[in-house]
Amino acid sequence: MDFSVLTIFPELINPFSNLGIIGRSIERDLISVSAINIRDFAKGKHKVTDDRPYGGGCGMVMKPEPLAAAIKAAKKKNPSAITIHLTPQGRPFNQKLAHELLDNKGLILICGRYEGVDERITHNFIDDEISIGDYVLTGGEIAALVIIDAVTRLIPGSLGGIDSADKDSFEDDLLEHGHYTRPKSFMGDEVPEVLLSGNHAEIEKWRLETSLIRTFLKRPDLLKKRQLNTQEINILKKWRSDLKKLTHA
Ligand code: 4GY
Repeated sequence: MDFSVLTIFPELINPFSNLGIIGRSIERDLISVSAINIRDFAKGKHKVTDDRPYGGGCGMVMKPEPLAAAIKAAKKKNPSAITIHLTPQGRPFNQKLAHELLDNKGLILICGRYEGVDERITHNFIDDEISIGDYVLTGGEIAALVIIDAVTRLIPGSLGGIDSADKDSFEDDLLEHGHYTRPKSFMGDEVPEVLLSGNHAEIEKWRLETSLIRTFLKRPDLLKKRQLNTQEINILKKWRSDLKKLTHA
């Protein structure tokens, strides 16, 4: 997967993409990340990328010409890539959308600044609009990094060892169970006995059970849209009867 990030602050992109799983995925040639400076495509001595809004009002708008030229250059390098504008007006980003994006050979991620980009860019150059959440950032760069991060770790081989992405929270609308490592006792707080037992069937049962209960307590909205299987229904039934006994005692 080839990511091209179009931004007036390329310095924001490179330090991030050289580290950790993303850095290793670049080394392994699973992805490439290039930050393209929109300013390099601006004309004139001052390389201006913004201008005052027609109709008045405060703030500045990103001029269409430099952005259009930058997008054309990115498209030329990677003709099958799709262009995505990061904006609060876009489709909400989630794990499912991360999987969907994985089907592309390349993503050209357009990062706006100021009040936003000229509407003619959206009309003529943007294939998709994506939002990482209902809040307003000062620019699209962090949103682009969020997408690069979430999509890259879905690429087979990126996580190293046995790929564990399919066990993640949200992959099946369940939150993940808790994790423990040494020491066995920390501040008087013990690792659950079952995890030390070596009984893998029991451990899997405990993990599913605690996942379900966590999801029920922290994110009931996730459970609502999920089909429970018989084992899961039985876990919740048992949990309900245990609670009933407690409250009737
Ligand atoms: N939220 N999700 C977001 C954002 C900042 C338009 C210029 C978001 O993806 N991008 O807040 N982007 C942009 C918004 C004006 C700054």
